Amino acid sequence: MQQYLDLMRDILAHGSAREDRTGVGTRSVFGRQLRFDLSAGFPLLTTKRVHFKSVVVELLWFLQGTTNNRWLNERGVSIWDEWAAPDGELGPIYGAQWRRWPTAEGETIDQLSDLVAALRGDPDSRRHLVSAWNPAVLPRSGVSPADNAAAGRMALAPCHCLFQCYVDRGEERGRLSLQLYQRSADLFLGVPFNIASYALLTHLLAQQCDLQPGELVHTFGDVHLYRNHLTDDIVHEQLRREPRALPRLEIGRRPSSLFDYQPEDFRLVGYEPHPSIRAPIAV
Ligand code: DHF
Ligand code: TMP
Repeated sequence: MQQYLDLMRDILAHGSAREDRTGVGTRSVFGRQLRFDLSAGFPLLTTKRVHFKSVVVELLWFLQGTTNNRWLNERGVSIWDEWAAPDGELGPIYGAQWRRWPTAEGETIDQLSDLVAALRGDPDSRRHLVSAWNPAVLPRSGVSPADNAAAGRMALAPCHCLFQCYVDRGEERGRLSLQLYQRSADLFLGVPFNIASYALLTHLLAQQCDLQPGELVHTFGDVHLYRNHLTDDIVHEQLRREPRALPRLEIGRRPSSLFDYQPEDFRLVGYEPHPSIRAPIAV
């Protein structure tokens, strides 16, 4: 996870100051990449405690195709509260596009079921892609997230908007790698969740396809540090800390489909991070 801290230093050294939609302001750079070998351990940040259960519950929520925040709240997760409409709706964000992408003919496409079938049936394909970026339902600018969601649009435009899988059958048991494109990245708050979430997704896809997890390649567009995170007790505190050994992920069973995992199926072994660091989130 040294790479993550190096990317923070890169932004501090080379980032330019920008204004942004939230009014908080950032320092940002454009076009960077982190790579994680998933056989070397589960890439959960160790220089602060990351709430892994929130990562798990949010990913299972995406996999269900659910887009209402109440489902998260009922399971003790509040990371989406600031963007939801009064009835909990977030509009057709990730889960809706992954499982029910609407077609012009009034049908829907289950991109994830199609992905699993293609990984099993045609592993060498170069078309193992899933997109959450659906221009037809992007939020209107100048409209609040809650009002966009109430109008049937996404509350927030997808940040992690596209991923591609790759099967390397060079070994006895093949390896499944995944590359994510993240157009906009809050390096301090959002990115530790995003890394863990896609690492977990890679493990699940690999298990369902009888493959080993290979590499997670995390590619960034605008990767930024919010101005109010550039303080001695937030970003600079994290940079003073030494990374520790990565935990290992244990999956307790192999459900019959990608959509049948439960939070209790996952256990992290050997996660001994530095203490958590609280930081304000830009809405
Ligand atoms: N907006 C912004 N400005 N940054 C984000 O990272 C972000 N992420 C969203 C929605 N909008 C966003 C969805 N993902 C937290 C982490 C991820 C996330 C939303 C919120 C968060 O608040 N993390 C805290 C508390 C974690 C917890 O409650 O479990 C943290 O300290 O990591
Ligand atoms: P934007 O839509 O104006 O780019 O704002 C979205 C902000 O949320 C931006 O700081 C990136 C951040 N973000 C993440 O870093 N990861 C996520 O998973 C989500 C949903 C948002």
